Amino acid sequence: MRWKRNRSPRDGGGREVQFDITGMTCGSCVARIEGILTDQTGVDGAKVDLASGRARVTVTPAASTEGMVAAVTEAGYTMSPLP
Ligand code: 9UX
Repeated sequence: MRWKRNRSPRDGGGREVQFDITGMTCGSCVARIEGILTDQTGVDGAKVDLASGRARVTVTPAASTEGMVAAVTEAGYTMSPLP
């Protein structure tokens, strides 16, 4: 789990969005993707699970799903939003 420097779970109220990610093969991929997601505008925090290939991202209304997907795709993974 990675949080933006000035945000924490105690801030509360964030909506959570989930993604399916393929292309991760090691623990460093997890840290890398959590960092990419957390750096996005409007993203408070991100937790990526290697085994399930899932990401749970805590967002504010300023976050862009398309932007998150573009950033992770740029890094060489495939990511799609889950309903
Ligand atoms: Mo590990 Mo992931 O050596 O892109 S960082 S495979």
